[in-house]
This record gives sequence, structure tokens and C-alpha cells, in this order.
Amino acid sequence: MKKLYLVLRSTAMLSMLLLLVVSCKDTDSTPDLELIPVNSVTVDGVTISLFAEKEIETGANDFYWKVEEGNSSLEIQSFSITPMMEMATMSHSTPYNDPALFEENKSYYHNMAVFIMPSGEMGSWTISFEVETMTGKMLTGEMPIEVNSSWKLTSVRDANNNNKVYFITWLSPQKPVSGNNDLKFLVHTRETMMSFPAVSDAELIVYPYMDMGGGQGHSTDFTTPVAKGNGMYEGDINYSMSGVWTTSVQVVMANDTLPEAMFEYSVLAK
Ligand SMILES: [Cu+2]
Repeated sequence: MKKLYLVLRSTAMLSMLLLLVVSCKDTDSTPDLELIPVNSVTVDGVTISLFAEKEIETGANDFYWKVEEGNSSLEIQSFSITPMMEMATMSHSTPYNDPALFEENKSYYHNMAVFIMPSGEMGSWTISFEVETMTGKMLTGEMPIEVNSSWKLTSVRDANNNNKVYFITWLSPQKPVSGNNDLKFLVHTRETMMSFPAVSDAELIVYPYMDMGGGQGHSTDFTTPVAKGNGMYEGDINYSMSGVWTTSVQVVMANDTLPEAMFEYSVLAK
């Protein structure tokens, strides 16, 4: 009798534990996702809202979208966007992908956009969108956005191939600190004003350097970023000092080596 009681008791405890685990998982979601609202547009009673992790800037930006009718998420069939910059004599897009359901928090759709130019006197950015509802209704609209300039994007031209332009994006660290950091780059090229494919089969030559003045300077420990697909290159870097650093990046392709792209930025003390 006592044995049965113990078994029952441990079963009860186990299910309580399970319940705890399950409810922890349920109570949301993405505690480290801190988003700022960017803009929102309402079409036919459906509100499409854009959120981001930081002010939008040149280089890589994670976008989080909500599609809501009233105050609740609206189920949709498809969601596509096109970022466009209107300039005086021409217009162009930028490297981006379309929003897909954000698995970590399904009230959002997520995509990435790499802005190659800041907003300003040269031109302005809008994102046009097309959302298809479950009943097949197409909701289309345009959302103006402001893109700030940053140090995280550079471009170089391939003199041996019609001056084809390549965009090198500093993806990580977004906020460099002394000690260890992931070191990630994105590489894209431009086929047309609307098409900016990722360059996934290159090798990078990277050199971090700190100028100490008076002709003195030094590098630091790092591992060279290697291709991971979709234009992504991943390595790491261990900054030995805080202060101003430069990092040159050279893209080496099968038949060609591009000129050096240079990033200059501050490393904060940890
Ligand atoms: Cu432009």
C-alpha cells in the first residue's frame, strides 16, 4: 500500500514538473526581442506594421511585421515586399528577402534588408508590400521609411569586370566590445537596379588593425570568416583593446580579387 502511494506521489510530482515546463514554454516566446515601431499603414481595415531592433540604417536590418485586423493577427496566404529608393534620375532596390512567419514568435513575420544608401538629399526610401488574405484579397500599399547612415556598409568595384559593384556589410558585432565577438559579413553584388544577389562562393581576406599613433600599431587575434551560404561569412575576433579600430576586407573570387573595403569603428571596453 505504501509503495503504491509513493508511486502515485511521484507520478503526481512528475506531472506537476511537466506542467511547469510546459507553462514556462507557453508564457512567451522571445524575451530578448526588443522592438521599436517604424511605421504602419492601414489598407481595407488591415493594418500592416513594421518593427525593427534598432533605428534603420545602412547595412543589415532585421524587420518584424505584424498584419492585424482590429487588434488580432490576421491569417494570410502570402506576404512580399519591395524596398525602393527614388533618386533624382533613377530608382533602385537593395538586397532583401521577403517576410516569412517568425518561428520564435508567430505574431510576427520576419525578413532582412541590407540598405545600400541612406535617406537624404540623394533620395528617399519606401517599402511597397503585397499581402494576400486567406480569402484571396490582395492588400497593397507603400510605407515610407528613413534609413540612417552607418559605418556598417561599404562598396567596392571590380575594375576587371565592367566596374561591377559589390556591397560588403558588417553584420556582427553590431556593437564591438573588447574581448571575444562573432565576426560576420554579408556580401552582395548588383545585377540590375532591382536585383542584388548574395555572393556565397568567395573567400575573404580580413585584417583588423589599431593605429596607436607615432607609426605604431597592432592587430589582434581573429579567425577569418568563411562562407556559410546566402552571402554570409562567419568567424570571430578577440579585440585586445578598446578604442578606434579599422578592418580591411578583401573579397577573393575564383577569377578575381576585389579592392580592399575598409571599416572604421569604435570598440567599447567590456
Ligand atoms: Cu540610392
